[in-house]
Amino acid sequence: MPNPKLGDPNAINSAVLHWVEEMSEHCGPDKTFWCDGSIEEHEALTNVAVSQGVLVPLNQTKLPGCYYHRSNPNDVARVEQCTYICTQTEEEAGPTNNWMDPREMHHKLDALTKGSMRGRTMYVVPYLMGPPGSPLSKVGIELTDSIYVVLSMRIMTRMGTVAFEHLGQSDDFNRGLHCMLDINPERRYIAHFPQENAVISVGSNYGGNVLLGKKCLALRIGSFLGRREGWLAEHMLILGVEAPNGDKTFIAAAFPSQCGKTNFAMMTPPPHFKNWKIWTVGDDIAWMKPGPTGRLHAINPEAGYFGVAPGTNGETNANAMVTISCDTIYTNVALTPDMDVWWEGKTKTPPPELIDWKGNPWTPASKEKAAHPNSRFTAPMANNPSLAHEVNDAMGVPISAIIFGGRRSTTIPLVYQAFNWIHGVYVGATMSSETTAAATGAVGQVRRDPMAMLPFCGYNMGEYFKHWLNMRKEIQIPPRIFHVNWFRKNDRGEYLWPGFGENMRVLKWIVDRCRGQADAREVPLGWVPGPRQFDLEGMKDFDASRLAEAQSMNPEDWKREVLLQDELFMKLYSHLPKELIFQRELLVARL
Ligand code: GTP
Ligand code: SPV
Ligand code: MN
Repeated sequence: MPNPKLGDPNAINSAVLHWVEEMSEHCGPDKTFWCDGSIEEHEALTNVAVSQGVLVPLNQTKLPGCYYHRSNPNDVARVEQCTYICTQTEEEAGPTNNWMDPREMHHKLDALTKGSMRGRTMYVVPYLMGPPGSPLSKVGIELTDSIYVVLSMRIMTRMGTVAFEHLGQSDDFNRGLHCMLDINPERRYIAHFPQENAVISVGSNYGGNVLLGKKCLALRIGSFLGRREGWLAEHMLILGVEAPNGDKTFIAAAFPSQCGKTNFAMMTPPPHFKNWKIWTVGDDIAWMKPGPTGRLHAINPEAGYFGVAPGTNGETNANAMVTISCDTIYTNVALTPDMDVWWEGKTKTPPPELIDWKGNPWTPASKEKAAHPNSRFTAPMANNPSLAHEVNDAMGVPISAIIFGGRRSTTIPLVYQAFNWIHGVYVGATMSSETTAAATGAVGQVRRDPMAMLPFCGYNMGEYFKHWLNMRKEIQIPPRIFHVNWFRKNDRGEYLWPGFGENMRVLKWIVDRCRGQADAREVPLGWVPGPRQFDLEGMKDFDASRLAEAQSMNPEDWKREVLLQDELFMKLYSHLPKELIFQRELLVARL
């Protein structure tokens, strides 16, 4: 059965071989195809996907190497209610996760997956999360009957022979099984077995549910392994800020799904910041471990971007527009008559006619959106003009600051700094955000989303907070911690802060703080920019009084906010570190 392309079958990792044989027997595919990640293979598989109608070629003059995919309309986002952490005990998974006994889940899924690939091909997708040779990198093998998943994994990870080279004869790899079944929400499970380093996903073919390296391995299983092994797996972008004198400062930022990570990671500074440059290390996930400089060091385990299409244009994110101009898979966007792509916010005026994401004719008079609000691009990071040179560094980049942020239309100011690590962990733990289209369910509802990890923490959230507090002892130079909110609105529903490239102004203050070059003023929440420390020069229609509005803190609103935090703290009570309860008391006293 081993693919002759991979050479001597005796050289293939025997643990991989045994497991693939076992799963192939169980799922009963007609064919087993071992992916090597080569260009020739990519071409051949793309042709198969096109012939099956899974991918549709886009206008190859405008978008060379780009393809279109339309998902089943019942399958357009992550499904938190179908996502399970199957630890030995329910307490290990904690009250913020769905839990099922691992034996019971295996039993249920064995029945669903048995013979489920009959008449189909099982693709063996070996992949490496992180730079080759990095002590932080991890190998996964995903078995899937979806060619869309194979082609997406080839963009999102370092896929193919490179993974086997990293693995050698070790049996330390994530075992991932993905069966599409009949894409039925009634039979949709994304099941994690942290103690087995295994994931089984059935009944979906969408993004975070099925690209198992991403949310499943890199965050849920990753966070579980990180606690055991002394590192952090976080839902964070990583960027480098290069100052005019060449100094680089690396920063990680946790914003919940659809709350601005990709945009922040690829930001183009406004003209006033002429000789400043932003470099992208990662846009969604950071693996961080205390490193040789005494700081936390971060790698981006991914190799591509699975980014939100709506709102992306040359003004908001010019680097993304270049990145997705070739070799990109577009999912659930709208199509123009000449097979170009469109989504809400791509241009100010929509084209006169489109085919919408469901395949129906669409005009600007239509009531529904042309692109799905969670429509996405899947693009290789190598296309990004601002890709950081350090992205393949085995030791990662040294992190000077961690930023937490949510989407809150009220209450939360534009920026403040935590007093210290413990206070920063409290700020992250009590983060909140309005829900978005990245997960199925209601949109726009405020919920606690600790460290943007509510849907992604693979164990008890209270223990996760303890792990964060404990990490302090391992880090000689801890990152400074900040909180931001780009999404606050006025009474008329307009954003108080212009966002996107202008976020550079907030970032500059953060960098200056890390380097001891900016003043701060103490307020009950933490430190905020001192007078004249926030650069507003060159901003249109924005002055100090508008900044004051975006920064304002209303004690009454904050008392309500602290009460809202209680809901999560009560839920986690038996595992909540007392340091966080103490931080809450201190905040109440300051208010
Ligand atoms: P996931 O991939 O789901 O994890 O999302 P993300 O955190 O990477 O969010 P992304 O950068 O894709 O932004 C989500 C949406 O918010 C897009 O529609 C953006 O246009 C919009 N957005 C991003 N940054 C800003 C900002 O600074 N201000 C405003 N108003 N909107 C923003
Ligand atoms: C998110 O929801 O945070 C994403 C998209 O990055 S998905 O890969 O579908 O999880
Ligand atoms: Mn994300």
